[in-house]
Amino acid sequence: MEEDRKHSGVAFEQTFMNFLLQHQEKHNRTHDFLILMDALISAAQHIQHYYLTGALKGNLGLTGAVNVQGEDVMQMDQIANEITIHYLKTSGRVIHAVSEESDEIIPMNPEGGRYFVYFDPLDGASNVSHGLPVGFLFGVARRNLTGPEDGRLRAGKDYIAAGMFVIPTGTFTIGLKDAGVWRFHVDETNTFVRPTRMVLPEDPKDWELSFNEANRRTFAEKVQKWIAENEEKYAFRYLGALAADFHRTLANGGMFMYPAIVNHPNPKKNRPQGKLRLMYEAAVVAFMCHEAGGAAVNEKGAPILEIVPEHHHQRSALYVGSKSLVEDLARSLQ
Ligand code: FDP
Repeated sequence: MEEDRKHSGVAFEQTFMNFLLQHQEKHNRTHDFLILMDALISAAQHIQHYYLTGALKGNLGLTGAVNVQGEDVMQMDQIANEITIHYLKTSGRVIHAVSEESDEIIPMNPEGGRYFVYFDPLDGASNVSHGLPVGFLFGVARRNLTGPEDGRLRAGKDYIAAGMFVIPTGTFTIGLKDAGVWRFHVDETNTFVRPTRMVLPEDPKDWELSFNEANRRTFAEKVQKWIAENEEKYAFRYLGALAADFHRTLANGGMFMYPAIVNHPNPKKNRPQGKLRLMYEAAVVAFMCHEAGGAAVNEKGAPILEIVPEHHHQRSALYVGSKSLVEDLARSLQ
């Protein structure tokens, strides 16, 4: 029998769930986190399905509503949000969740839950109508296990995991606290397989800069000066969806940035707090970057992971990527 198997020609890849099971058991952890991750994977697969068939089914347009951030709500945003809330609720493991698409914090299982989940179910709005890459980003924090839980909003340094699915590309990247950042690819059965540890390359030969060049003159003078002094050293890439852009940064090194907008010709369009949201965008990629040996700072040069959110939809400027490059930029912000 054993012999037969050896010659059957079936090749096995390690699945994400098996990888996680081994991780949890090695660290003497419960299986609750597996149940939570199963919910997030189910949500991502469901969203992926809707996204792939979105153009055919007419799901890639606007709903006509405007969200709490003042942005047009797309049909896919709503679909992705509903899907994610459903799976997180039914996992029974979540105390409350924060979603980019829900104005209020979403209560789930306050007594029996163990985790807080902060997510953006479909990030990269400008790519949606084209069916181009978007992201599903999430951060996970755990309840206080040694005393009463007050449900406060957690800073990135208190996340136990953070990850992103690039949709419809079919890649999944997750950072696990003090255990590195790992990338998985989807196989023909729609299973995430083949854990590959991601470490930011030290050699700058492939480093890339990624930011919206059209905003350049609206950045602070210090930032414009840094760009002018450094841009020729690196290639430039911008896909317009954080997960997709950061996917490249993590593999090739360099820096993704979304600086504060402070010099817009129309002052009403300034965004001194930055554009990206702290809890489910900036802190998520900062967490992964840190686990890959990188760094992330805000407009003051302060570490993103240290920022304690005052509001669940709080924004932040973001500079994330290779440590020496982010530190160099941070120095110029002082
Ligand atoms: P979008 O507004 O298109 O949903 O979440 C914000 C975000 O996407 C990021 O994914 C992306 O990196 C950035 O904003 C793109 O913004 P610009 O269109 O201003 O470049």
